[in-house]
Amino acid sequence: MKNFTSIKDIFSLSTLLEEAKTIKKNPYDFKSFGEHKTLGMLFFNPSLRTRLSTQKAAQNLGMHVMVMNLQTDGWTIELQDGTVMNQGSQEHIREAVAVISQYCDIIGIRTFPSLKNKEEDYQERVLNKFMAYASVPIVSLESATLHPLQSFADVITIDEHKTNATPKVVLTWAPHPKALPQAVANSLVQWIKETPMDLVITNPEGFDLAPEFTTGVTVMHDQDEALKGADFVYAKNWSSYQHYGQIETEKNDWMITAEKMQLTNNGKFMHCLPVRRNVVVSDDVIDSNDSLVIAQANNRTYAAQAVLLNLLKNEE
Ligand code: AN0
Ligand code: CP
Repeated sequence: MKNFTSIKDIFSLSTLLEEAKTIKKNPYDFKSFGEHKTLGMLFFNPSLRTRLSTQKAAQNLGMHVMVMNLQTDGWTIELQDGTVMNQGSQEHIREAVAVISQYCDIIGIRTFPSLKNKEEDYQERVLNKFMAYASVPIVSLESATLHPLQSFADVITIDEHKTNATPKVVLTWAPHPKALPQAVANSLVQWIKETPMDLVITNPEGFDLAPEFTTGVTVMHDQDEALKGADFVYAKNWSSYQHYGQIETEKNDWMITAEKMQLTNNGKFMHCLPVRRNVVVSDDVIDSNDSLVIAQANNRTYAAQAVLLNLLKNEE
């Protein structure tokens, strides 16, 4: 593995899944691989889970970790080439990434979309510039359109809790007061497609995900119908891809409640977190024994550890 920015970077999901399971059993068995190696994590946006679980994963491998919040602690980065930098930006991404590459053996980067310019966001402008100018592997800590470490942890979690080989996974849009990326949803679809699981997406009209992800997947605009027989209910808000960045405030009835969970096959509730309680999901569902949200967050460590280990091994 050279970089980890989408499922396309991995060799085999089943192999990676087995590796994560092995690591989870004995997290400190691979401590020699990260000796004298440094992970640098750069955040353009907030994070709790990704920051802490990836740091923990690196430490379990014996790595050193440096973290920087670029928005608050760094110089303002210029992305465009050829700009006369006499305005707000203070440092060009070319120098910044070349310099960071000298301090780090692996670089993690979190960069959310603008949700204003669809083309620019879906071209992964910032992530691609990091890959272009870095001389070390790049790990996505959630980019404009994908969140592969989250999806890998989600696949591990489903694998641990499934009761048959082809569980029905329903990815449902949920209400939210702010415009959120499509990244978690896009990425989950990409990863589930690589498994034998039965995936159904449900969202209001106007909130279909990009066709590059949904091709071949059942998309339903009737949430109750979609939830019938679900083994796993994965709730997530995303702003519109079609009417790019727009939100929907009139669909509070899409919140996942105990009544909706009744439609499922004793379904488990999933969400990547952070979640707005009683907006996306009711207290009784997230607090129930059928909620997997804390287990998902735990698996973030082992997902990240499997990925970092592969990148370290590739370097040798
Ligand atoms: C982000 C998102 O929806 O992409 C991060 C989720 C892991 N969520 C929020 O900004 C609330
Ligand atoms: N799920 C997730 O990526 O959480 P953070 O945004 O807190 O890292």
